Amino acid sequence: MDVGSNMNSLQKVDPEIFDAIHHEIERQNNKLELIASENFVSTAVLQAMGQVMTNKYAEGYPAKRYYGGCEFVDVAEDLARERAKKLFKAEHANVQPHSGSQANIEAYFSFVNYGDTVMGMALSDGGHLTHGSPVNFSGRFFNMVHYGVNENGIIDMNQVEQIALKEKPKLIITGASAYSRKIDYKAFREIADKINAKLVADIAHPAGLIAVGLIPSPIEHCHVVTSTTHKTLRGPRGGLILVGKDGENDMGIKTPKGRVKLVSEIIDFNVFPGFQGGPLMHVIAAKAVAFQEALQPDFVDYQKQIIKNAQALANELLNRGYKVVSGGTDTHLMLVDLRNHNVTGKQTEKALEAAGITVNKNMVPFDDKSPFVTSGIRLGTPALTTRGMQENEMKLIAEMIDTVILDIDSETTRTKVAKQVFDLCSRFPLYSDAIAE
Ligand code: DSN
Repeated sequence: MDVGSNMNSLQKVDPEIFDAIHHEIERQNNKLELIASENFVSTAVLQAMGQVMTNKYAEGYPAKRYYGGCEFVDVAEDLARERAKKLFKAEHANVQPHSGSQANIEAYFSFVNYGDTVMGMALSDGGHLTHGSPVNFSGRFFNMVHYGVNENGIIDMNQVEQIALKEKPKLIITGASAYSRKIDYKAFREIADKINAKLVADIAHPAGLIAVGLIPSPIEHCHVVTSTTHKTLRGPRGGLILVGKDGENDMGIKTPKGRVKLVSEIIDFNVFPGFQGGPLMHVIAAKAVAFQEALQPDFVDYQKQIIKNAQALANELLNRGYKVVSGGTDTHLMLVDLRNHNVTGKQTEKALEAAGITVNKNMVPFDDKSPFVTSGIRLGTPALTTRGMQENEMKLIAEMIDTVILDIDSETTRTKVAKQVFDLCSRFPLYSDAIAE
């Protein structure tokens, strides 16, 4: 099966959707994708997603399903689980969460209930919506308390400890969506243990870097680890839950019917039947393919290049007078504080988009602007690294970003940069087979 033949039949059945997909392929091919949470999956992953397993109901788990005919989807889910465990050195993996947010709600409710106190990183300091934002289930269901970063943009472990000792949360969430430095999971666990709290790490952003050991893994320090599969990990859009050595421990956790379960059992119970119905078996098959790709030696080189690219981009922006929160990056992303350039994140996102550079506006620590305006942008290098771009291209991209920002209202400048973007993208083609169709 190839993407081209699918597209031909789609073209006949639904030309409007066919056109939208083709325009999206062209957009991805001709623009510079710097959204830190996005990536480009391989053709093998695309193929595994676009196939007949989408037809199959498989509520339950391999060999314990509520439907017949699951023998082949069982193969896919078993492979996905085993590969995820190997990749992250986990004792247990659940590959059914539809997204990172689903994975988080399923993990949280394994340890806490409505109204309990939970501690997470503030959204404005780099945390995620599901780490306690008032507009999200996490902020609405729990009594959330937050920690953040200090004036240097670094997570302040003294502050984390002080808040934990004062507020005594039953659960601490570590991990972030816009934090560019390594996280000290061991220190988080020591704090959690002092107050008998459970610790969940959300590694959605750096999962690929963690899988290959370029930055520390939380697996041995946290009760549960959640992730998405589509960011640095370069798999299909979806979620994942991992359990380390605490998985087989009896912590007295009970199901609503009062049965005591191990951590790994309660996680599975919370995913299904707790919060989800039928798993998306075509996506699980694609997750298995992505994990297999991530287990190959060249995935290590790929992840190393992601970091080199992020550091090259950050350094060039610093050289050009931009403020990068925390002074740089250890990972795939960086937050650029634009306040010294007198432009907002919103303005910059829009101007860069017109020039063919896709980024997202982002709040920066101690931001006085709303999340719809913001004082910063977040940049990440996984997608461009997948295209084969390296440090020289990153320097060029920093120059393009600078050119647009320094002349933020000029359409002439945007048009000139858009042409440079197009030329650069042409040297690193993406999904060329699908475009040729
Ligand atoms: N929306 C994702 C991000 O951009 O970081 C996280 O869910």
